[in-house]
Amino acid sequence: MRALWSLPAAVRAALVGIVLALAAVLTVAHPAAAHDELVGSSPDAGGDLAEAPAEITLTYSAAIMTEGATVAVFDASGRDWAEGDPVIDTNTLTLPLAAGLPAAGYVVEWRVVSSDGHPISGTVPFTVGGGAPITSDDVAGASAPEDDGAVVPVVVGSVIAVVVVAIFVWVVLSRRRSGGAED
Ligand SMILES: [Cu+2]
Repeated sequence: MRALWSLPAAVRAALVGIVLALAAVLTVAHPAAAHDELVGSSPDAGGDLAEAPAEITLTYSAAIMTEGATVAVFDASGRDWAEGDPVIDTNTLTLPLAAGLPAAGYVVEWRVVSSDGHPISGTVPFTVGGGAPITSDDVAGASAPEDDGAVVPVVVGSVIAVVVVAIFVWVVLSRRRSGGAED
């Protein structure tokens, strides 16, 4: 990066400005409204099941990415009743559960990658056998999923910024070399 610091101050300032503008645009250009949404679930949010379910199903508004999904089904003690990995089929995610969930409150904490590459997350509380409902806040030792939807664009913005800087430095250096201006 030595070459960068040998550039005139005005060029350096312009460079920094370009990078910051790019990063800002990429970070805010994506409205949250454009993301896929959870449009249904089994069990229903807030539903009470007479029998322990064998699996849960989450349905989204569009085909979510098949990679990067994490789903847990917590009881209040923090035990995750999920058994195996989530299976994604276009806009539907299915997660098998351990057999025999006792009568209690549960909360599904899901996190998937929207069709536009953004992570999205949420929770679906339900109960079995008339158990007391819980939310993520009631789960011992677990924290609610974070909304870090801005992480991916920031990463993309950073990569593009680095490429822009590299091209700029390369252009400046090759111009200097061909012009014989290097001292
Ligand atoms: Cu997005």
